[in-house]
Amino acid sequence: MAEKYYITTPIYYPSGNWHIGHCYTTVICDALARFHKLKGEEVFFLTGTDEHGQKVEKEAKKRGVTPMQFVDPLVSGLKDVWRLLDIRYDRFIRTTDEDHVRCVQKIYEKLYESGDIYKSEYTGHYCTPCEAFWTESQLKDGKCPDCGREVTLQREESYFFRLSKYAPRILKLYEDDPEFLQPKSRVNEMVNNFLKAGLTDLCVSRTTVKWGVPLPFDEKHCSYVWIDALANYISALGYLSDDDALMRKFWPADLHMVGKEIVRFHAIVWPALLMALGLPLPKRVYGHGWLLIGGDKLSKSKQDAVKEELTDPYELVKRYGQDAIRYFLLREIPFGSDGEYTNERLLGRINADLANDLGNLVSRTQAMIEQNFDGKIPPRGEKEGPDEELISLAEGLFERVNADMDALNAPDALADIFAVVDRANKYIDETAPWILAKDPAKKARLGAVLYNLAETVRMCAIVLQPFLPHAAGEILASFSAEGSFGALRFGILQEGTPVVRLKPLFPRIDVKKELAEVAKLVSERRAASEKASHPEPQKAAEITIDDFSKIELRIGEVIACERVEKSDKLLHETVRVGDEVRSVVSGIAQYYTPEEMVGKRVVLVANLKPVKLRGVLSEGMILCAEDENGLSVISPEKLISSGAKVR
Ligand code: ME8
Repeated sequence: MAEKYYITTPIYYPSGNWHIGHCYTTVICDALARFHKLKGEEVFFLTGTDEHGQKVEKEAKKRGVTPMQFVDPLVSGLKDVWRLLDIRYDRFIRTTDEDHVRCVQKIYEKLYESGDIYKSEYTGHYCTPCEAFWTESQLKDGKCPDCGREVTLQREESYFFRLSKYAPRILKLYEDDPEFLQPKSRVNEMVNNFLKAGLTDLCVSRTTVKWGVPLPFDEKHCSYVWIDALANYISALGYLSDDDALMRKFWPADLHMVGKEIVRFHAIVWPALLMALGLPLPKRVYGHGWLLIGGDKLSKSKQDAVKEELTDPYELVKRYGQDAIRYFLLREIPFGSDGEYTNERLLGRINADLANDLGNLVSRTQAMIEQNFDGKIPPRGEKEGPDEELISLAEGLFERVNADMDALNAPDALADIFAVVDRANKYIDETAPWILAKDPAKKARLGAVLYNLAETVRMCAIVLQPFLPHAAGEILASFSAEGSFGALRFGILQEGTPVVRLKPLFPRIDVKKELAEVAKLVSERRAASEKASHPEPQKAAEITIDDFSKIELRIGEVIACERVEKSDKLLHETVRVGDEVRSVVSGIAQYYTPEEMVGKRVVLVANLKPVKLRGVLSEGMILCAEDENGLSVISPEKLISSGAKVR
C-alpha cells in the first residue's frame, strides 16, 4: 500500500494586499507535496482561509457590506495567487464552509461534554464603541488600542478550555519526541516563554463578536478564532462527520508547516486540543522564518514602509514567471531562519542560477546535439576522463535530495541539484565539445560527451519538478522523457530520440534597467494608492450667501432612537427642534447604536422636503462627516439650546 503524506499550510487571514511573504509557507508546502507525490505516496495537501473574527466583522461594517461580501473577493484573490504560482492543493478550506462550521460545533460539544470546556467569567478592559475586550498589555496608554478611547474593566461570561491541565503532557511530548517541533530552537522558545511559567486556561468563546461559529450549547457565544482555525486540519478530513474516510486515511498529519509567530498555537494549543479529543498528534510542526524587508517582517501593515520593493505576487509572476519566484523563495532563505527580500537579490538569483547555470547548460547541450547529431540523441559511447565523476554525481542526486527533503530543507535540496548543474557546466569546459566537433575522428567522443550531458540534464529536470514545475516539465518534454523518480537511472535516454531545442527558459535580465523600471512602477503604484486613500475633496460650484441662506440649519436634540426594521443602515430618530418634534431617518446604523444617539445634539437640515424611507417619515437630515476611518455626527461644541439656528 502506498505511504500516506498529509501536509498543511496555515489558513490565511483574508487580505486585500497579498504579498510575496504570504507565498513563502505555501510554496514550500507545494514543493514538499509534489516531492512526496513523485515518490509515489498518496498525498493530501491542505490550505485555505481563516475568515471569522472581529477584524473582518469591523472591516465589513466600515464598508457597509456583510462579512461574507467582504471576504469573498479577498479569498478569490488568494486563489488567483496560488493559481499563478501553480500551487496544487487537494483542498482549499474556508472556515465559512458548512462542513467546517459543523465540525467546529461538534468539537465544542464534545469538549463541553467531557468537561474540558467549562463556563466561567472573563475579565478584561472593554471599549464600548469598538465592542472589544483588551488585555492590560494590549492597551495603549491605558486606552483602547484601536480607537484611543477610554476603556472600562468589565466581566463577561465566557467558556474556557482547560489548557493548564495539558502543560505537563506537552512538556513530556517535547522530551519524548524531538521530531514533533522543529527547528529545535522553537522548543526552547515554547518551554522558556510559555510552558515553564505554567499555562492558564484559554478563553474560547466571545459574546461580543457575531462573525464566528455559534456554540451549539449556548448560541449567544461564538467560537474563539484560533479554535475555529486550528480545527480546519481535521474538519477538512471529515472529522466527526458522516464521512470520515479521509480522517481515517490521513490523520495524524505528517507536517504542519507554519510561520514562527504562530508556533505557540500549533505546538501548545493544538496538541492540547487533540489530547482532549483523544486524537493522535501530528508527526511534525515546523516553524519557519520570515521574509524580511529592511530587517522587519514583510507584512500587510508594513507595506507602506517598503514601497521601494515590488512585493506583489501578481506583478512578480507576470514579470519573471512562476518558476523564478518559487525558486527564489525555496533557495534564498536559509531554512528555519529569516531572510532578507529585495528585488535586486531576486534578479541576482534569476540571472546567476536560472539563466546562467541551468539555462545555459540546457541550451548548450541541446544546441550541440542539434548542430552535430541532427537533433537526435547520440550513442552512449565509452566512458573517459571526467565522465565517471559526472555520472556518479548525477546517480547519487536523488538520495541527497531525498535526505534534504526529509529534513524539509528545500534550500539544501536545490543546492545539491545545482551542484550537479555546475559540475555539468564544468564538464563542458573540460571536454570542450566545440573542439571535438572540428575533428571527424572525435565524433564518437563528441557523442558520448553530449549523451552524458543530456542524461545529466534529464536527471536534474526530474528532481527539479517539485521546485520549478514549468521549466522542469519543458526540459523533460524536449527530451521526450518521463518524469517519474523511477527514471532516475543514468543511461535511460535511447540513441536516436529526437531532442527539441527549447527557447531560453530564463532569459537574462538587464538588472540595472529592470530595477529602474520596477522603481518607477512601485512609485506610480504608491502615488495611486495614496490618491485613492486621500482623494481630493470634490470642489462644488461657488454659491452666493443668498443661495446658502436657502438652507435652514438648526440644532436638534435626539430624544428617542430606534433601528428601522429590516434595514442594516437606517436609524429612526425623534428629534426635538425648539418646540417642534420631528421624525428623522439617517443612514448611520453601522456607526451609532440607538442608545448612543439618544441625548445627542445634532445639526439638522430643517427645511428639507419630507420623504419616506422604508416607510418611515423623514423630516430633515442630520449632518455628518465621513472619512476612511468612519463617520461622525456633527454636534455643537458647547451646549446650545435645541432649535437654535446654525449659520
Ligand atoms: O497566521 N514571511 O494567518 P496569516 C514568511 N490565520 N511568512 C509569512 C510572512 C513573511 N513576511 N508573512 C506572512 C495566520 N507569512 C492564521 C493561521 S492556522 C490554524 C491560522 C506566513 O495570514 C505566516 O507566517 O497571518 C503564516 O505561515 C502564513 O503566512 C499565514 O499567515
